[in-house]
Amino acid sequence: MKVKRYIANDAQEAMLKVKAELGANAVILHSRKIKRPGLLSFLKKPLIEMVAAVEENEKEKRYNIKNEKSEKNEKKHVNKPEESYKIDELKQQVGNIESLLNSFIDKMDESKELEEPKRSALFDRYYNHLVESNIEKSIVEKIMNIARKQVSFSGENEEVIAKAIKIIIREYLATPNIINEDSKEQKRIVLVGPTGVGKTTTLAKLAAKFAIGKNKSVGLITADTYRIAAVEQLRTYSEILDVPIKVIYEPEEIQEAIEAFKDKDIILIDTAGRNHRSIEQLEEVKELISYINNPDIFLVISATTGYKDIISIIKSYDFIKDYHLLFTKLDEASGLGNILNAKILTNKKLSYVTTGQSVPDDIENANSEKIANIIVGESHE
Ligand SMILES: Nc1nc2c(ncn2[C@@H]2O[C@H](COP(=O)(O)OP(=O)(O)OP(=O)(O)O)[C@@H](O)[C@H]2O)c(=O)[nH]1
Ligand SMILES: [Mg+2]
Repeated sequence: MKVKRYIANDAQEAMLKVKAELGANAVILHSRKIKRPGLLSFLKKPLIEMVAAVEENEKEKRYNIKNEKSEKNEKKHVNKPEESYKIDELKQQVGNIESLLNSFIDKMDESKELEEPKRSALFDRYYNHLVESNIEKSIVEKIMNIARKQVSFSGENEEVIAKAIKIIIREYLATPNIINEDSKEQKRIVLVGPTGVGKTTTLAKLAAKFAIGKNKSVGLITADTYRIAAVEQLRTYSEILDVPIKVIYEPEEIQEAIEAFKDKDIILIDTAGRNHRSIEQLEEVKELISYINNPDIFLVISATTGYKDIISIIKSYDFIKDYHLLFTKLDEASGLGNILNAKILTNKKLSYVTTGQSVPDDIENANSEKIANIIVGESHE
């Protein structure tokens, strides 16, 4: 591991230096304000000291690797000159799929009544691949049923099948919904979810995105006072990003903290990781939310969570009427099928995904097409 110390005029400049030298995968270990040297230094703005580290020879993030591969695969098929005679035919077949599939998806629950779909080794391979990507079996069956019906219209061909499955998954995942940071109304964003999924890290990534990337005024509130380290963790980010932070010890104190941030464009609220099996702990989250006017709530789930736990997490948070799904740790997940499972179980919108520990870089807007490509892409290899 390579560790380096940087001194800069402000947090933004320090981060740029870290990124330029150590790359996007660097992790910030520590940051603090330090006095400038010389007489009258107390009159000047302090400097920022930042210590960052990066794994040497760290491999590219799995999420990106897979995506590039699947993109390459798509290009490979299209660019082969010997296959060019097929292109028009394929384009025509694929072009029709989208509208046909939409009508199939609408009728999906009736699909059992349709005639027995045809089976083949190719379909079986895709079936197994989707199950291995952690998509729940009953959902895989629905996807394959729709795909079989579709392909019986256009003729069996691996590329057409793969494309059909990608479109079905993409339609299920639907269009994600991210924060409109240009909204005239103040945004009050609350991250909730099980312990250790990456809520605080994600909150810092979002704060950087809005404060530095979009030049918005941001305020941080943490309700996580269970661990001393938790407050310190967010305070460190608040110093790095130069955004104010308020710590609350009782749920009702949130009102005062929000009032103090009434001039901010965006307030980001971190909550303590809650054991979703503890009703008492969840009551506190419920109480906290009840004091926030018009909140944007994000249920943060790690993409590495098993299906049974996903069901149990979703059930425990069903007291929240409206929330978004935010998936973390895509870089560590063995398959992205749980994103689809959770989307179908909750019917809530996807929002952001995170792909590593690095603040602020490892966050992206969820992209249904990209996720579908990753889920299906590998079976071409
Ligand atoms: N690999 C990977 N690690 C992540 C990601 N997001 C967060 N982490 C790591 O997960 C660990 C826990 O992150 P936190 O942000 O403290 O999680 P939390 O949900 O706030 O935890 P509690 O407050 O204890 O519930 C840290 O080591 C983070 O660096 C991600 O997208 N990928
Ligand atoms: Mg936390």
